[in-house]
Amino acid sequence: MKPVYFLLLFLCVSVVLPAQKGYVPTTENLRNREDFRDRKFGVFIHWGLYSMLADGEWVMNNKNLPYREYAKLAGGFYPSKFDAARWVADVKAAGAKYLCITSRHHDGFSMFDTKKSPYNIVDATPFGRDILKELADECHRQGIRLHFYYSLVDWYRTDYNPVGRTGREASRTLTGEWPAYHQFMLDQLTELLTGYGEIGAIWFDGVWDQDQNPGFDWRLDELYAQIHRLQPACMIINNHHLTPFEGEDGQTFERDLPGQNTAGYSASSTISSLPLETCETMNKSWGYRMTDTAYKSEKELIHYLVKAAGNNANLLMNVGPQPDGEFPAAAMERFRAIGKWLEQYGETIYGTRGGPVAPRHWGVTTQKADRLYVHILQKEDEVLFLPVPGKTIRSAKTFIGKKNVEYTVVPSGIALNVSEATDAIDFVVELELQ
Ligand code: H79
Repeated sequence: MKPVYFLLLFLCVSVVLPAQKGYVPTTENLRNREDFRDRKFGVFIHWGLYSMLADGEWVMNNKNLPYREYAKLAGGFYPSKFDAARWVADVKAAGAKYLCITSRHHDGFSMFDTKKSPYNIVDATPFGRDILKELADECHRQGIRLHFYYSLVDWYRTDYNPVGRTGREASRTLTGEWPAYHQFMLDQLTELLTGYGEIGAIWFDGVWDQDQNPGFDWRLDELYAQIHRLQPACMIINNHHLTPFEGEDGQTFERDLPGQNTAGYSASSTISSLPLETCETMNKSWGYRMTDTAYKSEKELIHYLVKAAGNNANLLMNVGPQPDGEFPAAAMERFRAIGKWLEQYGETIYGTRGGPVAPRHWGVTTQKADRLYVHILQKEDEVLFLPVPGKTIRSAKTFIGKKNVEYTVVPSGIALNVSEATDAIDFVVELELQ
């Protein structure tokens, strides 16, 4: 074979084309991106059949549960305390401005009234209610932006073929063909974008499931084009742990702040110029896990929110509702604490962007119009130096109480006297820029 043909063949087999080539976001989309950035704090909700087994959303895979047996959970799904108005009110009480809910997770069960498979909350459970619709109506009524999580992976369908890294022990015989599965996803996304009003974002997950099948193409371009055709403002965020592909409107980081890789998922991603988000759990699990009591403290959670803002990112904080349809009490306590803190400090978070000083050991900076907020999360010295060469300020005050803070401007930056820094959670100094 001539080298050039070989090269062409190689390219055809192994290159996965970038998604939605030549994508130009519309003005509404760009506006939605800025609105998203302004919202800063969202609540992630992982809820599905798995919640009943109270062992996390991966239980089907982790315990090698046969898919036909797992599916029988649907017959007993009756979350008697589910109340969409209550959930949205709880989200608001946390100070969150958007929520992202699992429309379908890797287990393949659709939590909405899909016509594309009977394996869904309306047709397969005695509950018989479309919780996504109820939530969408409440979100729109209460001014909370709605995002849908959508898994690309499916451990239930027989046309999820070739099988991926995960869900291999579900006892399925993969008889169907990939194009049928792709069409199913396209049809479901169409349902989600036509039946639930304005959707702020579709949040994909699972690209990594096919990373051992060489040359595999998710054909994301077609999914993305359809989403943008139906709702041009809708953001596409894909938790593929890679640098964003063409056609995406935001970038999410799993269990890490942008640029960090403590959880091990972010080794192959670089920070893009798209709106950023970091998603994290309150304890260690996404889906409800009865034995997981390792909740982060209120202080840790607030620090994470502040650090996300200082890193120019949103925080998407998870809750895994119980099988009865309520948020766990431990999660609610923490949401209320964050909400209470935000009532006081929201001005230094909402609508801000990361400040001019890169995140430091002592804390971070956020900025909005002519205000620069210095968040001291861990006081180190009496004098805090901000390396902002050439910046001059009109005033420096404590954010709470508006007491003057002494400062000195030198060519290389501003030195603040923070000997009075007290607040155990976040001591904020507000600088008014020239
Ligand atoms: O929905 C929640 C999780 O269920 C889902 N994403 C969040 C938001 C999630 N699934 N998996 N993960 C998160 C981590 C991925 C782990 C692995 Fe892999 C996938 C281990 C093996 C395959 C990616 C690829 C990491 C190592 C190889």
